[in-house]
This record gives sequence, structure tokens and C-alpha cells, in this order.
Amino acid sequence: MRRKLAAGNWKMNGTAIALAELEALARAFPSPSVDVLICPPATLLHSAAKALGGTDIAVGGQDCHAATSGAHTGDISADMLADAGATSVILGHSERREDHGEQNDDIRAKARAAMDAGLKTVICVGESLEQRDAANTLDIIGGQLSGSIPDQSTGENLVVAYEPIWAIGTGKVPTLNEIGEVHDFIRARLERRFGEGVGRSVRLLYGGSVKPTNASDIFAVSNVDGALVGGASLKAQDFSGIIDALS
Ligand code: 3PY
Repeated sequence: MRRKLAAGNWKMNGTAIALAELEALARAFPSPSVDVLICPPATLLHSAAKALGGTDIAVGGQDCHAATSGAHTGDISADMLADAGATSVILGHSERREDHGEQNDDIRAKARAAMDAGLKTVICVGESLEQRDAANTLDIIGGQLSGSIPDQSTGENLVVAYEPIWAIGTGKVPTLNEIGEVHDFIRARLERRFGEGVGRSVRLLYGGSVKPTNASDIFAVSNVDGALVGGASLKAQDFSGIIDALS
């Protein structure tokens, strides 16, 4: 039985003031049956981990470097994330693939480093609108899965997030059938590569314009084990509505 997971991706939003929202979320935390993860910007990791210490809400990073240390100005290693209190890291978000030219190989190397540091990884995959319109969605997702996910993955250290690029921050959401088709495909690919035991234990999140108003319908789709939430995770009230829909 896979535990449900609600993960909030704050992206490049949030100052110390936003921590008050986190504390409100911790107070409003509606369900012990759902795992909750907040990924604030790196500047807030340490204070978020401190503010949420003793609650059931975990804290994660939004990226890490593939090396453990060294001359990489501006970068953060997986060990540093763990040192700041993170237990997870998002990798391969389409905004990083786009803004930083990250390729599947880079993401796999980062994921290896994160897993070696004891972090859980949330590896993102998703197609663009052009790719969907050209009926290439499953080919693209298949390539991202085989290229980005390391061999050492297990149900403990890997979560896969399906985020169609055209649904991120646009308010557009795929149909429930489209979500189900991709999630079933990801599950089948994981089972084929890692065997049924591991393949069935990896949690699959849907991400892209998830809100309290559409969350219940999305969570009823087969092989959807939770959500990677953008803007709605910045407001305690909205995020706890999404957590509620998972409970
Ligand atoms: C979104 O929903 O905007 C996201 O990109 C979550 O990662």
C-alpha cells in the first residue's frame, strides 16, 4: 500500500514572511495518513526545517549538484541539503530542464548523488504541448524515465512526478483519462525495469495546476498517489485543502 504524498514546490517564491504560512499549515495539518513535503527556496530550508521540527511535515530542496563539494559557484550539494534539514529533493523539474538546459543524464547524476546522501528524490517528467499534439507524449516520458532515473532507485528513495509542461502555471489541466494513461504507462515502465515489487512501491504524483477544487477528481485516477503542487502550496489554506482531498 503506497502512502499518499502532497509535495509543495515553492519555486523562487517565499521570504522569511512565508514561514508564517508554513506554521499555519502545520497547525491546520489535517491528516496523519498523508505524507506532506514542502520544498522552499534554498535560503529558507534551514529555518523551514527548524520551524517544522517536531511536526509531520518534511522539508526538501528544489535541485542539487551532482558533485559532493568543490568549485561550483552558486550550487548546492545533496549533502548540504541534508545538512540544512532536507529529507528530499525535486530533480528535473521542467523549469530547470528549460532554464538551465538540464538533460536526462544530468538529472540521473544528480539523483545518484541525492540518493547517496540519503535523500528521497522527486524526479519530474512531462511533455510539451507540441509533443502532445504530435502524439509523442509516451515516447517522451519513456525517454525521460529511462534517462533520468538511476538504477539504485527503490520505492523508498524515488518518487516520480508527471507534470505536463503545458499545465504548469497555466490553469490548464489534462483530462482525467490523459492523466491516467500517462500514470499507468509510468507504472508499467517502472515494473518492467525494476520488477513488480519496486515498480509498484514507487509513488507517482501528478503536478500542474492542482487546486483544492480539482484535487479530489485527480486523486481518484488510478496510479495517482498524490500531487506536486506549485502556486497552491504557498497558501496554507489551499494546500491543506489539497491534503484534505488526499486523506
Ligand atoms: C506547478 O504546479 O506549477 C508545478 O510546477 C509544480 O511543480
